[in-house]
Amino acid sequence: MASKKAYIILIAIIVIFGLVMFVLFGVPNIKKEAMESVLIVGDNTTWVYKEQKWTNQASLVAIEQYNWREFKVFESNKELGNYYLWHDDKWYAFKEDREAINITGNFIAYDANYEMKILDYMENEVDDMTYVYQVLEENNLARDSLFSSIYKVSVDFDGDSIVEDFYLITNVFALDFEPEEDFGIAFMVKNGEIYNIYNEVGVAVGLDNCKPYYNTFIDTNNDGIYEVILSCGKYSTEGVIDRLYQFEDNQFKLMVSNQ
Ligand SMILES: [Ca+2]
Ligand SMILES: [Ca+2]
Repeated sequence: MASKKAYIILIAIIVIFGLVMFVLFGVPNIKKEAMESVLIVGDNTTWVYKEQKWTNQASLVAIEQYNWREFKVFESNKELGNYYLWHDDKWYAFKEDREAINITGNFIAYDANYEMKILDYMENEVDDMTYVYQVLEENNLARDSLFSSIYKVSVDFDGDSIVEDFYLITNVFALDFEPEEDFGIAFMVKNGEIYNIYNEVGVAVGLDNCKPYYNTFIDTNNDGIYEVILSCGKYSTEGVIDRLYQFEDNQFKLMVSNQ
């Protein structure tokens, strides 16, 4: 009898020990797993956000682990709905019954246990050159520089009800002139102040360069301030460079890139 009682006590101790270990270590681990967010930008980029850190998934094996996972899908900044994604040479999206859907515009998808809001926006003409001249001069570029692309995006990116202007100026891939120096510059103007986002000025390297453009304004960490995905397109089908910038301590910081 004594040995049976000892046996029951031993079993009880093991069960209680197991429960305590699960509560101490198992539950936080399960919570941590749920905190991982995945952001897919076009066909070139998969980023993971975990414990306030971004990592780029570079390998095919790392990317294909998300096959048949359900994502919230956006096309050209507009929500399409929830679809299952599958990666081959590019991302394909399917409904629950595995019927394929066709996505032609700019493609963004995420899986997170919160909403990543995406701003809808337009590219507008730059009618007032004041800030463009100022930025050209700061970069020792001529005031009468020619552009292959110049536009601004006006959005309230930080939720203070005041619209900020995001400018993009570049002379990369000019068709009708040959610049001595290539430049691609992205900056924000808020309350008359210029905040640099991206700045690439150098000797003209022609078709080896890439042309920057605003890809998406997305609040990846749900704090009410939108992050900026700035992309850079190569001339041929060599792919796109994607970079995510976060506004922190009054400046744009590069959080992650696909290269
Ligand atoms: Ca604002
Ligand atoms: Ca944010």
